Amino acid sequence: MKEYLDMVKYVLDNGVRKKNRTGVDTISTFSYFYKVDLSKGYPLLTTKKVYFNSMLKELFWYLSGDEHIKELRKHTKIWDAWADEEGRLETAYGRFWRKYPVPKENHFNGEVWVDKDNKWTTEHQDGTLTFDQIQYIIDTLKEIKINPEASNGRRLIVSAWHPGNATISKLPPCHYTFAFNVQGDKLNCHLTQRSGDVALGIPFNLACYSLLTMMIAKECGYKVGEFAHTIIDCHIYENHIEGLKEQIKRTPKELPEIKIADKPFNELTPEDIELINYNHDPLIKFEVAV
Ligand code: UFP
Repeated sequence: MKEYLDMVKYVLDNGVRKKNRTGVDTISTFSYFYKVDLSKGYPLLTTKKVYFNSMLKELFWYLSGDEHIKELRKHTKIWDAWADEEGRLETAYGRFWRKYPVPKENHFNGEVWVDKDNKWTTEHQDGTLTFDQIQYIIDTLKEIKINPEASNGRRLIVSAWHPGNATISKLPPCHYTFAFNVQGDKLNCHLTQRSGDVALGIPFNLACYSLLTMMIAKECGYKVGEFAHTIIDCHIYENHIEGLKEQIKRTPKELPEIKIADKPFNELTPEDIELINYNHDPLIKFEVAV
């Protein structure tokens, strides 16, 4: 994918050395942006092997709303470094996608100010209230499809950021907010990422949100549009530079395709997602900076 290789080249050429909490320095740039047209194929990098199945399990973990990785870790180790032995995490994207904390009794300083009809809000056994952001997006996109003048078309935002949680979490969300946007009969998605590891994280993040966009487009009756991505601190770890220099010499192959089973969105499982014609160059080994 040319857009990815351009990003690698840009950071290699313009990145400035920077220290960070991991102890492995990066070369870093501020606010990189690219977008890809999802109608031209599924943007899983072909210039190296990307572990599609780990990414797929991670996406379904997010969609499950689980706040622990007990299920996920049976399939992939990608989150192990940030969880305790029992699989607990101090933060989890899915928890906020599906169960964003709502103030008690739905009010703040005496005013009811969240989801007045409790359409997407659930009360749990312990009395806490949470809001399902993904279901809100799906229901609203379906409404816009029937009535394009529906008022919420420019408010299709999912937030995984909780300011208080971010102060204690071992890994507060990197891809912390995303927005959907309809143009004609096409569904677009824009992801904002506060911190992006060009070699390891970004190829996964790009594949994950592109697939999510395809799944939501299918559920709501849209064609796939573009996936756009802003990365605020876009960096390459110094021990990834050699591998990436190797990768940019490679020529991208034709992109694979995705086939999604004909099922309601909330009933989909990883087995319902098929990756077709994924031809790729060999794996490049990159160490994760924890
Ligand atoms: N990172 C990503 N994408 C992810 C994820 C982590 O690129 O989905 F979970 C990288 C970005 C950064 C590190 O290099 O992990 C997180 O460190 P920090 O919290 O200090 O930004």
